[in-house]
Amino acid sequence: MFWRKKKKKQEAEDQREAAAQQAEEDSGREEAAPPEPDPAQAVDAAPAPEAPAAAEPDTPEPTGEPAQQPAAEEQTRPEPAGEEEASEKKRGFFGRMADRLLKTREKISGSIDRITLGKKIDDEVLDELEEVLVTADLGVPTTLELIEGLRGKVARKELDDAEALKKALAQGIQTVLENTAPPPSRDNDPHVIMVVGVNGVGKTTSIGKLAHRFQQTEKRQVLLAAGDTFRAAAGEQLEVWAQRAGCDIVRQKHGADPSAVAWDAVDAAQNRGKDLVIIDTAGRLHTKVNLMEELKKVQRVVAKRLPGAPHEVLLVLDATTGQNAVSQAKLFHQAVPLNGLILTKLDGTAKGGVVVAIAKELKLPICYVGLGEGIEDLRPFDPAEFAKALF
Ligand SMILES: Nc1nc2c(ncn2[C@@H]2O[C@H](COP(=O)(O)OP(=O)(O)OP(=O)(O)O)[C@@H](O)[C@H]2O)c(=O)[nH]1
Ligand SMILES: [Mg+2]
Repeated sequence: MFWRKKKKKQEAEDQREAAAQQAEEDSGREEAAPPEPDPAQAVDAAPAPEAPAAAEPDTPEPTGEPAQQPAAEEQTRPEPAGEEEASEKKRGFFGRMADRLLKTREKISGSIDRITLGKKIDDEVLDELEEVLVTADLGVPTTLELIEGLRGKVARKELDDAEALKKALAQGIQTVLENTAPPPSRDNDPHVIMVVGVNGVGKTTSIGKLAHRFQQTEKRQVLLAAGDTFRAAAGEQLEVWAQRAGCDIVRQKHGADPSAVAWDAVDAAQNRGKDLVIIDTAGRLHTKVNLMEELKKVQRVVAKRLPGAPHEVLLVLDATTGQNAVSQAKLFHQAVPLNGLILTKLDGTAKGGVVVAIAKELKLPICYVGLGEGIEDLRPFDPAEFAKALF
């Protein structure tokens, strides 16, 4: 069958990509390996992360200064009030979602128009549709399940034309997307979110957008933790986002132990009455065991400072990587059990179908999707809206 050849090709591509990433990361870590963490030298002398004993160490002075308010042009537009405006806003959101999914929509919906042109919907059309869905990165298991459902409908003569086929497919996709674990609730005080993922997938950008959303829209008091102490400019990058979002940030110097930063941040959040902490982490390859151990350590240290924290671990995946995102999710989930996903860069890719593959194979909720680089370009994920925007 078509997808077996395709799967082999995809696996070879994934391997090449992983090897290239691995080489890049190895050279990066060799050149700029951070020194052994020395909490005493940390900017604000956070306690040694693995050291906290039964009695909590002295509370260090929080590291981060409250970020300045955003410049006038960066201020967010006031939220429209009233039901009419809310529904207008929703239509606007949907319109933008549909616009940004243009390439994926063209891939799926456009292909359906082509393969059904002048034909009745039969098994042959479904075979061609199978190929379309696999190449749109829905993945083999998901595609087979969806096609199976459609075959039944074709046999019962329920699908007369392309429109009926699209409608049935949209419904099938929505069902897969809804059949995941529920998104995490955020009723802890402070609620601590750790954000993880491979290099360059959009972790820091998504954290900035999230901070903005929580701070401005949900009126929460956010504090960011600059837990990527590995990449030289990472702290500054997060600082810029903190300024845009108008929230506090806790940083330590380059090369500090990420778990010390996380400890410090939770501490600062409690001292300053912040109710939401978001911890940024350095990008890491999902296949690197020692780097996964580093993440587990951040988790352990945060849990020592605040039992139960981090309450939420979100994995950021770059939609443009297609099926590789599925393997990333599997390996991260094994190392640090995940509560949800953020799928970025859905704008400008024809591989948006990977959302469906991830939902089906991992049953993890897709909490947010990134549809651009701007501060407003992160949306809570709505399965019905997404399925509709694909057609
Ligand atoms: N088009 C588009 N670009 C995005 C989106 N999210 C992030 N980016 C871009 O992706 C690039 C990498 O984003 P970062 O936030 O630095 O990624 P990261 O995962 O923090 O990277 P490392 O910390 O180096 O691992 C930046 O140029 C972002 O503007 C998105 O939803 N759409
Ligand atoms: Mg980053």
